[in-house]
Amino acid sequence: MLRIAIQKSGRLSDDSIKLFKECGIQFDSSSSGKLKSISANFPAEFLFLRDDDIPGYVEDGVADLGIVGENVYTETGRQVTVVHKLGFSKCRLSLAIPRGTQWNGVEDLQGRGVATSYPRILGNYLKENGVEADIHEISGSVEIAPSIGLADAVCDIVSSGSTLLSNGLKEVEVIYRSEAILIAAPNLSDEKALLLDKIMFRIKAVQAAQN
Ligand code: PRT
Ligand code: ZN
Repeated sequence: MLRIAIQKSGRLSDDSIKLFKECGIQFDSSSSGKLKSISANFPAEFLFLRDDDIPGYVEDGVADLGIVGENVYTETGRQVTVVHKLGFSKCRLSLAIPRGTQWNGVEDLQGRGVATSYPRILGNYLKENGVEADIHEISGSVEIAPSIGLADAVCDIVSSGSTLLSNGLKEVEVIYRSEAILIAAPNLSDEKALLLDKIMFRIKAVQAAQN
């Protein structure tokens, strides 16, 4: 049986559930606080978890497959196999600064403070650009950091941009683009690899029908 980790509740949940249902895999996905659910018609068990924990569970083999945002996969740096891009939960990781501040490029951040929940991706980006900035790691509400004097800039997930706007910030540089991906444990048994093939065949058919 394959164990598949999906987000319990959040921006990935509905589309993750929908994808497996469209693949004809039935399971109870009612948000009743249930943490797992066995499929009635496919040898799979679904685990409902926080997205941040999914790469680690898949790396450890607690789950065989998982769906996460590429941003979380890259940030956690776990050794899992990226099987397929799923095309939903698209977003970008961007640098933003207070509106009204001038921006000439990432070198403006030299010696400045940047608040983010993505220190690894931001750190790599700054390094590639030869910029040394002070990264303040915070786990949520990153957008308020400049207005409370915690940082000069933020590096955060953006989709519509309205959160930046309502916090008086402007997006100045996209540093990473993300969408939901299917990940797998590094050493699946032959039996599990066959089940993954079956699921991939169905996912590709679902995606082909949508295009
Ligand atoms: O509870 P759990 O830890 O499981 O969930 P979470 O709160 O950490 O994650 P969640 O559900 O917010 O996001 C899950 C994944 O969805 C992210 O890792 C991204 O891959 C993807 N995604 C897509 C987004 C967004 N769009 C998005 N807009 N993740 C977060 N946001 C945030 C953004 O940071 C901003 O603060 O939503 C806010 C609104 O965005 P705007 O630009 O539309 O205003
Ligand atoms: Zn999370």
